Amino acid sequence: MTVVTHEPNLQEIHDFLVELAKKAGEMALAANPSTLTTDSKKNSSDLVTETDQAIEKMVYTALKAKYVNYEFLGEETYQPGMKLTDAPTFICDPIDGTINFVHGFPNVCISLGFTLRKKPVVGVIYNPFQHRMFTAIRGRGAYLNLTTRLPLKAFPEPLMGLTSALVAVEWGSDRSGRNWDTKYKTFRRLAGSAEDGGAMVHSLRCMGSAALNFCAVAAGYVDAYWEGGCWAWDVAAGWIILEEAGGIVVDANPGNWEPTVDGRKYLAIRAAPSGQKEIIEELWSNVVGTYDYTS
Ligand code: LIP
Repeated sequence: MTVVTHEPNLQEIHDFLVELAKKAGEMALAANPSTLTTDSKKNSSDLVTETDQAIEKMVYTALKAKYVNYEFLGEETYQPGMKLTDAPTFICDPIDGTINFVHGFPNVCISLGFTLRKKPVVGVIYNPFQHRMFTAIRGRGAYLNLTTRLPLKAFPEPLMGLTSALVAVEWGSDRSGRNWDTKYKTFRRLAGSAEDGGAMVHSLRCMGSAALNFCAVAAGYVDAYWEGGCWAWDVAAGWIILEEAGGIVVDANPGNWEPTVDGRKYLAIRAAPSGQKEIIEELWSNVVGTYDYTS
């Protein structure tokens, strides 16, 4: 167990993560990935490229040299059984949106988070293809490109329920079994018409990066993001960016208002003067089945 005797300097960590994210961005831009040279992990929709691995190595090496005593959890070096602990921990997704990356679809980012006692306190997410950097430090607000405060609307509109909501979802890489059933049946219910028992959301958006979905909710151009199957590295940075922008995170399964970063199921809601609790309960009432990531 790591013993840290002083409180980490969050501003310094933020600034260092911003520098690393920019460096990682240059590596991603310089790469020329192809579906032909990409390896599959769990299945053909769970991909890894040399660039994912090279960026994680660069980030790990830099962080370990500067913050010798802090823990590190990264997508490409994760081994089953590794757990997020109370220790100060850097959480890295070197490329979130790997499928987008190999197809040249420009919704791709580097996601770097820092947690204390399992709570995200610094987040840096950078999409080098669209020159968009989202950042936050606990208690100090969330920003786009380091200067524009999030959410983008100074006075966000009230949330008026699912019929007027734009909701992000992801297909993910689990394509069979209980969690798959829960996912696609809930998509149908959320999008379907009222005559068919559906919630008839304005639309569903599937953009291929969990981290950037959190940023979209933080910015306020997506109202909610309902997800099951992601990992701590997909959400840690986005979580603090969303919270600092006035949004909230609860569980994707109905009833749990206190989700954990490594719980693998999330419902993120944008900042609003009213309607957050109501839209969470309405969305929960449209979840068909429940997610189970315990095994
Ligand atoms: C991916 C996500 C995507 C989600 C996948 C996967 P990767 O991360 O961000 O949105 O649906 O399950 O976790 O593999 O591109 O880093």
